[in-house]
Amino acid sequence: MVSIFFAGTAGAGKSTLVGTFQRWMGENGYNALTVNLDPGAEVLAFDADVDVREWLVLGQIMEQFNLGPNGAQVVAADMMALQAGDIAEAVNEMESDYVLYDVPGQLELFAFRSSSKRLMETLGGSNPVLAYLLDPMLVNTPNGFVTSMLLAATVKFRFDVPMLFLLSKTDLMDEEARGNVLAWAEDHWRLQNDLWEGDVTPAATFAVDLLEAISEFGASSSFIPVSSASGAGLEDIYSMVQMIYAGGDDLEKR
Ligand SMILES: Nc1nc2c(ncn2[C@@H]2O[C@H](COP(=O)(O)OP(=O)(O)OP(=O)(O)O)[C@@H](O)[C@H]2O)c(=O)[nH]1
Ligand SMILES: [Mg+2]
Repeated sequence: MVSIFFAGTAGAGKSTLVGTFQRWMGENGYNALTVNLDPGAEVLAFDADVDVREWLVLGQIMEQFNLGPNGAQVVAADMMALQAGDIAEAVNEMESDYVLYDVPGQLELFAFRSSSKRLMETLGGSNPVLAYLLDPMLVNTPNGFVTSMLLAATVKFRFDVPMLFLLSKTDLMDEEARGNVLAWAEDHWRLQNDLWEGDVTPAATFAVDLLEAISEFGASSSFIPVSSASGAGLEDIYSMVQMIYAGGDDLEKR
């Protein structure tokens, strides 16, 4: 069983992609189930096969502990870690080759709290992959690109599981913007140039040094451009997961 966790900043397109990717997998003869890990989700973009809201609902936690939505998410994250064994059991009972997890958008909760690490260790099993979505609205400037990669590196540092970088919603980007972002991911000199725009500022030097350190750590590599709207990149996600766990061979189709 391969567990793919779709994570990323709020609104990056995680839930939509979980639904679209499950459909793509089904159409191509692979077996994937979906798990909602967001206790605050009101409407989901997919039919979750396993849903954390069976155990925890954000609204109820707010009421019970007299908390606002953010405080309740913190409590929910800790409670979810306690339920991890039950969630894993429900997932394992369904026996699927792939499990697609929709991670809540409060990335700081996911990245910083030890409960998220415990949850992922329990659910991830022996074949976890972190599919990290990058929002085109956040990475489309050199400065935004650097800050987004810092956040991604924090996540990589926390979990240290194989990570895929997905440039999300590429249907919304024009060709030039898309080309820039994909080039920055692979060529830090190009990014450095675009950051500096002729000026060697301390901030630009700092940013490039950071990116070099991040890429040595393996937390920055080429991005896979994807779009739930057009279906672009879905096959590439699948191929990359295969590269990680099956040496490029297809896992057995069902
Ligand atoms: N054009 C376009 N819109 C998209 C795509 N994927 C998602 N969206 C839209 O982006 C918005 C956010 O999508 P979600 O899938 O809910 O994002 P999310 O990351 O799950 O959001 P949170 O769970 O709230 O953090 C919705 O309006 C989606 O319809 C895409 O590939 N292309
Ligand atoms: Mg969502």
